[in-house]
Amino acid sequence: MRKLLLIINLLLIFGCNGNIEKTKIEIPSAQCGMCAITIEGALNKIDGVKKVLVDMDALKVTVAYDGEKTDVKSFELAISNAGYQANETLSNAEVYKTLPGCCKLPEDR
Ligand SMILES: [Cu+2]
Repeated sequence: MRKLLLIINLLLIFGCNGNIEKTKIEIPSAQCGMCAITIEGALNKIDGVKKVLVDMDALKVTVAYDGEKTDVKSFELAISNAGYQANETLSNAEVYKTLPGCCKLPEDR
């Protein structure tokens, strides 16, 4: 019985984690902590995303994800639709307009 539990645990730890990939996305238009929370929230909504880490000093977000369920393009689109530039994908202009002043580029405030 113990052995069986051990095997089940190992399967839970490794079995479903087969295809975890990692990517870093540039978020050059992010300005403040609120931007970080917004971007983190948008990415965490995507099925297959395992972990999101926003680095506001480097203006990059690291995403760990299941490569069979989602991909970098989906992350770029989600960030764009949250109002921010992601790599070469520009922010959704309509959403960007609705961001609070502190989250806009200095020249747009
Ligand atoms: Cu902000």
